[in-house]
Amino acid sequence: MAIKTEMLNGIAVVTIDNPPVNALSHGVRIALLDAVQSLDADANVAAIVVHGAGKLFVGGADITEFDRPVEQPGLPEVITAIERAHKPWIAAIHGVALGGGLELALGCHLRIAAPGTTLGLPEAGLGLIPGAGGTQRLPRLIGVEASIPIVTAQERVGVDKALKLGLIDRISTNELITDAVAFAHEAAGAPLPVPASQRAVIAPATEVWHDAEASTKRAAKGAAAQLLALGSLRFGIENGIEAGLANERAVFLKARASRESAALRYLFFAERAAPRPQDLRDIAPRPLRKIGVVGAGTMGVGITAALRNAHLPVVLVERDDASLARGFSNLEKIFGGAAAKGRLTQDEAQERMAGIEGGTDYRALADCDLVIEAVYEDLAVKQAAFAEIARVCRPDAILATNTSYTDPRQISEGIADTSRFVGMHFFSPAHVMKLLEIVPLPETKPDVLSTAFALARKLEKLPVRSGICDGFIGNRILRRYIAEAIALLADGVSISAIDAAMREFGFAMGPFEMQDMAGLDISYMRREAARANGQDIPEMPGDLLVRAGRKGQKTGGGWYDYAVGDRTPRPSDEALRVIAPMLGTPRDMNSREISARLVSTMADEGKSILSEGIASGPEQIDLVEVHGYGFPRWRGGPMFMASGLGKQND
Ligand code: 3H9
Repeated sequence: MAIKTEMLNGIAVVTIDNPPVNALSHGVRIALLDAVQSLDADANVAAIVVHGAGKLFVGGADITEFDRPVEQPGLPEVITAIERAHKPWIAAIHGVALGGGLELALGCHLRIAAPGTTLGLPEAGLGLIPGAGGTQRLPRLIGVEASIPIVTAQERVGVDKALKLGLIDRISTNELITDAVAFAHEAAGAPLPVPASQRAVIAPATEVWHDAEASTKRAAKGAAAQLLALGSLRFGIENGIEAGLANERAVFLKARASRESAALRYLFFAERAAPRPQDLRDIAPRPLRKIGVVGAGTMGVGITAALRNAHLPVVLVERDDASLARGFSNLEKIFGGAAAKGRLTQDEAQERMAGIEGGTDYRALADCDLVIEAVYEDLAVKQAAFAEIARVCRPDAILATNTSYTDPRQISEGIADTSRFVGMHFFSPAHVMKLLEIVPLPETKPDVLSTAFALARKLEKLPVRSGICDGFIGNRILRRYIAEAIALLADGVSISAIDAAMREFGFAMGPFEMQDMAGLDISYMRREAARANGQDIPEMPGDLLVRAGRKGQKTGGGWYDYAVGDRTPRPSDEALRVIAPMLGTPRDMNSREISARLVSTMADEGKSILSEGIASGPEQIDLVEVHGYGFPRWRGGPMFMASGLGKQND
């Protein structure tokens, strides 16, 4: 049974019990509608409390139903029936009330919440708008201006603010159900409160709408749902509740069938599946009591910070005191900065630092359960580090390399037992970026791999398994993407047209701006090293720029020029002169054509990655692109786009 009803002292307590998140699935809707009718007719019932079983109230509509036609009754009918009941319905909320869950609570006559509860309308994050009265009842309950960030930016509201806004009527001080039943008794003896939909609302000045539209448009970066949600809110204020509800439903149904929503739902499920791969579910991870990090450069420091944020004790090893001191000072900056921004208290920041033991002697790693190597990206340097690590560590300690492209089989060559070896490719800054490519060797033991995934979950990272190839999943696609951007230059398209097209597509920056930010010298040195090894790598424009001293932002110029202390790219005559031999006859190409060509190249490389078994599914590639390389989330990723999934209704 999706819901059960018990009598407590003349009050009916309706429990929604639909694990894992009490989603308002078809069965729950049928049962709730039945309950409204039968409880209204039952003379022994004075009022009704509705709450959720387990750790939360209701996580929303059932997202798994959105690929199918709507099954009746729809949620709007259920909520309207509750609102029109002759007896008071009290929502007793704990954990979260999200999306349809909050809409259900808004349809009740009163709301009481447990401390620690959060309420929100995250539909836009799924390419949807609230479709069961959220954009209509919310502003009538708490006002238009407070509602705007909730429906557009998906603001989550805690209980104190919710009480202040009038979103809830009470915060429970004892056991939630006991308090809710007491509240229900009070309500049963009083006139029925005016339902949210029937309350008066003050329309804001036109500028409020204009400002909200402008800021929502900026924040949405090309996605549609946030603006649709705002439009629905406005429509209801300007046209009244009945028209507002009808319009909201129509917009919701259209959004539900859109490619944007299909893309965001696809990512929603992929993100939840990724940290727990099917084949590792039954393989217990090893305990991780202490973790070693070798190398206190940018990556080592970021990894240490990520480990400390998850409260794991860290031993940080560097080759000399000066490098170690620099690493510690950068860690202080990270935690001090977080404290200055109010993300950590001073005590927490100190506690983060106190959990790091620094040293220049590898023997400090002797009792670590896992050691992550993050030294300079050079095979010989990494091999030398592992010779030391393997010498001092316990034979059962897991050894991980944070290489971003060097073959982990080569890195591990000198180690006797490589079944305990695994690649863990963090993205910079490692304490911020969620993506983590996990790269096992063919012989890596399943429990070692399972431990790498467990660590990713503990760090709240998004782990994606990659097979071994140059650049793994992400950097391999990046290389193709940049090569194609350079091929467009040879076809006569301008640097700034290419960058502008990719920004318009939804990336924060285009391929040339990105290279200038990252620095052109690293890939130049890699190419040079490969050439020195006899590989036949053709000359690239990036080689010419680096040789002309144009390494990117850090040297004041790369593909673009930069003024001192200013990261704004300015078209550069000098860059054009340097790379002139590689530019085609200038021609115009429209931005859609440019982005289509670059994105289909990414998908093309993705298909090779799949066919070689480097990634286990297209969604793994899309997660890498969205979380590691700034691919616009609402487009789903290059593989999703290439599949044509969700395209039929656009
Ligand atoms: C909506 O409400 C539309 C309405 O306005 C209009 C309707 C007419 N449905 O995240 P977790 C699954 S749109 C189905 O790891 P947590 C999830 O896939 C909805 N399944 O748990 C996972 O499955 P598995 C608006 C759902 O404790 C499992 O539950 N609501 C749903 O870390 C556990 O998920 C939202 O956007 C769902 N609604 O966090 C909220 N939600 O075990 C979306 C989750 O097989 N949900 N699952 O991998 C969340 O934000 C989090 O899940 C929540 C719990 C905070 C609730």
